[in-house]
Amino acid sequence: MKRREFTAASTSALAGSLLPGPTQIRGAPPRPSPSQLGWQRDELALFLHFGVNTFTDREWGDGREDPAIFNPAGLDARQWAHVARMAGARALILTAKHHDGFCLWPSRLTAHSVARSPWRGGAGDVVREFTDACKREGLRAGLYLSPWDRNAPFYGDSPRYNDFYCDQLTELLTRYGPIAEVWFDGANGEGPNGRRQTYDWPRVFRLVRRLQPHAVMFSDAGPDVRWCGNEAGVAGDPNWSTVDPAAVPYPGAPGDAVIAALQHGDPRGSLWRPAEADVSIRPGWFHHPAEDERVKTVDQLTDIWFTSVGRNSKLLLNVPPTREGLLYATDVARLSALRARLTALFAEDFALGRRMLWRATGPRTGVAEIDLGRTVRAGIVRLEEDIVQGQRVARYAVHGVVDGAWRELARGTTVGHRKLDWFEAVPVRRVRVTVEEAVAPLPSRLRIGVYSGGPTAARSPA
Ligand code: FUL
Repeated sequence: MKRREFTAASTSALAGSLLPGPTQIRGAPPRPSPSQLGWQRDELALFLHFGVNTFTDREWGDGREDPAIFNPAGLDARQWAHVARMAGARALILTAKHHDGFCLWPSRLTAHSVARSPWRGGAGDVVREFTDACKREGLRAGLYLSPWDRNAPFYGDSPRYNDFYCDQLTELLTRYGPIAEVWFDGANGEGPNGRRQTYDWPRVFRLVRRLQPHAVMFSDAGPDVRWCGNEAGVAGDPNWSTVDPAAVPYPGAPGDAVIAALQHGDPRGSLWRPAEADVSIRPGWFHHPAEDERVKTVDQLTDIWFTSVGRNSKLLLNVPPTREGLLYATDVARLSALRARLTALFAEDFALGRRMLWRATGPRTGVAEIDLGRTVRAGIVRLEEDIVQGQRVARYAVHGVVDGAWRELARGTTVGHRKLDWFEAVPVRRVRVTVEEAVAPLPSRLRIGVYSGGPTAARSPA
């Protein structure tokens, strides 16, 4: 089930009308905090949707589940963490509570939790096993606590529910050591008798900042990391890490302009709030046996890598545990095949160690040229800005000398942390990257990588 019906195509169409065009900004552009930088450099995190829905075979539970159904007899959080590390992920995010309100930890605030289940005799704590396993594997742990709670009888009695929600957050953020990311989805359904809950986001954000000052907070409205505007793993093009906070006033704010702002950010934005691209390896977020044959292929996952990490975003890839409490064999195999594919694609950087000639052609433009020293078949170019100094490039072109003449191989808009362009492989010896437009002077040259693109024919991911 999707939060919003959305297609990537429709946002691109919107971009033209709703997106502020690149411009010059005055002064230095916003920069990432150390936590935002660490978050982005992780590149890949796994998302674990797990809870009563895993047992009822639903995507959204109604909060009336009998906790007795929760009994993942073979649960082994070490397998989750081990698989994540094997896949090259550096963080994991678990749904501590989804919309059904069922808590994967023994919350003192509700009876709808693992404490009422037969699992580990009612003495189990999935959040504890998860955070311990992350620590053991050297991974960062993140938690999802759904604001929408279909079990809480006072949901919709706003002050009372806000107290409850903050108390639950406090449990999660004080019992389990460092939490690297707190994930707030934007779903805000009705409570009993159609009552509408008004969340106190400023209070929630302040609480997280106080209890876990190094955590990044994710939501449509950040404050640290923003949703990319779809659940397909497709970041916008362009994708600015800066935003105008007024464009998305609160998590779940509706409208086409909001989606466009989430997809593209804003080159004039006053805040650094990079995009996270979340997508499931399966059609649903939770594990459903009927979808065991519909796990995304390695080609699909590779395309997603290019449209997320390759577009200045971070990829949050959902891999849901089964009723056993383990990641499913096909999903694990796909993750390991994805890692093998990426390793192969980026095995040799032909530009590594080659001298780059950088020439400023104007206050905000420049040209980089690299002689690769020999003719190679090149099919991928990787560009990176030093985002410690903010994000500046707004338009660029990549050329190569092919058969004795300069030919355009790729062109694009933003670069940021990383931009990957995959084109039909050509024999080249010299590569040139032209920054045609930037919003502020370029404080340092781009980092450039050149790769073969592998034996398979090049594709241009959507
Ligand atoms: C959405 C939820 O409604 C979905 O069930 C899922 O958890 C997704 C990641 O976020 O808001």
